[in-house]
Amino acid sequence: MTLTTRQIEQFQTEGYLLVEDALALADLAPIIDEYATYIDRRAHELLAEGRISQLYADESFERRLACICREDAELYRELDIMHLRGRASFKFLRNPTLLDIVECVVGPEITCSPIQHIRPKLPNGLAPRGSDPHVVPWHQDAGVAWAEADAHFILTVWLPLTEATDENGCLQIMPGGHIDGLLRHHTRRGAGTKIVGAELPRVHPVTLPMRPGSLLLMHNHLPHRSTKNQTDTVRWSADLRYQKTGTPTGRPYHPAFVARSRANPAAELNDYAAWCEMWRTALTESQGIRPHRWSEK
Ligand SMILES: O=C(O)CCC(=O)C(=O)O
Ligand SMILES: [Fe+2]
Repeated sequence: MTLTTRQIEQFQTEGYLLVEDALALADLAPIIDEYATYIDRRAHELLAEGRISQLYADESFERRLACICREDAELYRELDIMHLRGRASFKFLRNPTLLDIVECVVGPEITCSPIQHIRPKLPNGLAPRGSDPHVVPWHQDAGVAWAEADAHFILTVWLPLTEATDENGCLQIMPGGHIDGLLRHHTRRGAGTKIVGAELPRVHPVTLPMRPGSLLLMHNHLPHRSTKNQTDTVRWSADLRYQKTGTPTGRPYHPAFVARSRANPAAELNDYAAWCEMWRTALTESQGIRPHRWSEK
């Protein structure tokens, strides 16, 4: 699948592009299976430790994690892509249909940035320590990287694994809000990094409900946020970042890799064990490094 000239123009002028039904559900199923299997295993362990009262085995993928976390939310911080490090998740980072679309805006030499997440946004109030890292205030993705990446274009691909709705905290964006470049942000403990109020563009936000299979492409200067999950099920999503090989990611202490190279296909990383090892080492060695550059307020 490729993007049309009109779609690429829309991405450039609006700073975002919604590509509906770009992927098949079969592209997402292996990740969902991987996560469901992990949660099932951890449920058995938590039950054996007496931390939960039942397995919730009959609950759907959207509901089971919420049921478990209502009793014990320890599992929640184990689930991001670099912590769980599933084989299917790694494979998905190089999904050919996804990369064909990425290639239309990034070009043929594509690096997969380590700024990547798989996010289960829990029903409001269930996240441990009272604040959910997946409820994010208005920010630009360039604002959550180091200054080394400021001069470079980085593409965010955001995709729901389960239905994303206004009620469960889908994304909101400011169309065209990318044109003034990087805005000042500040960081608030427990509330994340957000654009300083006075700098927030005066653009009417657009809420983007999405169904699984659809992709949202965002420029790294596009202001976006997501609100609380007001339902009793989990909003599962992934957000991945791609950029031209050789450009800095803004997280030099985490592992990037070549996802596609038309010039030198041998440079592509398809070694799952190597990817796991890179993350294991980086997570140990990068403890204490501040990912965001802004002063705390
Ligand atoms: O998934 C969310 O709610 C926020 C995601 C986000 O800020 C991003 O993908 O850049
Ligand atoms: Fe973001």
